[in-house]
Amino acid sequence: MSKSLSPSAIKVQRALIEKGFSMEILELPTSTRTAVEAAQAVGCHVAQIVKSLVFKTKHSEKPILVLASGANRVNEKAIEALIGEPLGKADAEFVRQQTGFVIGGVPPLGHIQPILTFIDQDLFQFEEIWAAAGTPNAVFKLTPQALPEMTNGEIIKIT
Ligand code: 5CA
Repeated sequence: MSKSLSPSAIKVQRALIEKGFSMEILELPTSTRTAVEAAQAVGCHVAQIVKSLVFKTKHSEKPILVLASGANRVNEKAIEALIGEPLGKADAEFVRQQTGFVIGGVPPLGHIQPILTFIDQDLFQFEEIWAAAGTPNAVFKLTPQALPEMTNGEIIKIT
């Protein structure tokens, strides 16, 4: 494990190792806070970036994590139909409280608690994709097939 990673990126590296994965986290000198910035930083298409979008269920106020292709906009109605509850807004504080990470660095795994997760089927057209790794400068490369294994997420059409 690299000694130069920040504490939040180390949390993600540990979570990967605990699940038996060997992907290596890269902490970059440039921002990977948004999907566009992350794509520029690693030199891939924006659609190959995994956006980690946190929603809040309107009544039960539970977090929902949607792992979306960077090119896609989430159709909230599709998620609401699956969970049987409307979605409300998740603000930055809710995201930090529920995941343990700041917006722009929310990873697919390694959260404070398990979070119900949905995975965008469009990510599976690529051989490799990139996800956030705990900070707005940290990412890791993975295969789409690894995502359901590391998150127990359900693969759905999110658009
Ligand atoms: N590091 C990159 C991908 S490697 C990343 O995290 N991208 S992201 O798209 O998953 O994270 C940024 C997302 O955070 C935005 O798409 C947006 O939905 C959300 N966001 C940004 N600002 C706020 C805010 N103030 N409140 C709630 N959500 C926000």
